[in-house]
Amino acid sequence: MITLYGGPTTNVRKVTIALEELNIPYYPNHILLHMGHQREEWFLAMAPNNKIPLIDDGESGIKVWESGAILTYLADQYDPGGEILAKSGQARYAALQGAFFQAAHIGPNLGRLNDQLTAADEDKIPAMMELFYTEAVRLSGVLQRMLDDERPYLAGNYSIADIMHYPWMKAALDLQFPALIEKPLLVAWIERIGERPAVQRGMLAFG
Ligand SMILES: N[C@@H](CCC(=O)N[C@@H](CS)C(=O)NCC(=O)O)C(=O)O
Repeated sequence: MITLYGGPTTNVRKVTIALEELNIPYYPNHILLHMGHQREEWFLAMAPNNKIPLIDDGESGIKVWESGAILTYLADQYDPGGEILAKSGQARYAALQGAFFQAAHIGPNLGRLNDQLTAADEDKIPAMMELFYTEAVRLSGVLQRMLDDERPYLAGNYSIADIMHYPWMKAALDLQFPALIEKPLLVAWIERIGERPAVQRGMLAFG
């Protein structure tokens, strides 16, 4: 059985969606970030970057942190048909490229932008806000280009590229982020992914 250390966050939801897509049983172990559980020694011994998600696969004995690495592990171990990550060829690398892009660009930038938007007035730094907002506009344009010509998914077929992006872009849509709602292909993609039963289950797994 896989133990997933997590909580109700965008990065953890990527993993619960993948687990649900592949019908993998898992035990959700709540890490209370506001209580600082992620900085306790027992957790740091497994996840030195003090962040969720982290999985511990009791079958293989393998532990993995970083959502993109976790999805790659789940696909390699439990997805013989390549449902969320093709085994070889262009489709595999397009999916990995999309997953790395999310982890390197979309996640950090939207995360910092959200930190600024939700900061107390005295902690807001206008130059930072401007920087992250401008980059968020550029990044949503990249996603829109990935969907150009009415492509239904970010990397050809449905894949870990879509799973990595969905919880973040759904949160941005819920906030009515202007640069996003002006991009109809991107909004249609969010709605399309959100219709998948496994995605709906995964989004709710930690409440
Ligand atoms: N790049 C990481 C990001 C993980 C991350 O930022 N997790 C947040 C919750 S969504 C966290 O655990 N924050 C706690 C902390 O930084 O102390 C991934 O994709 O797994």
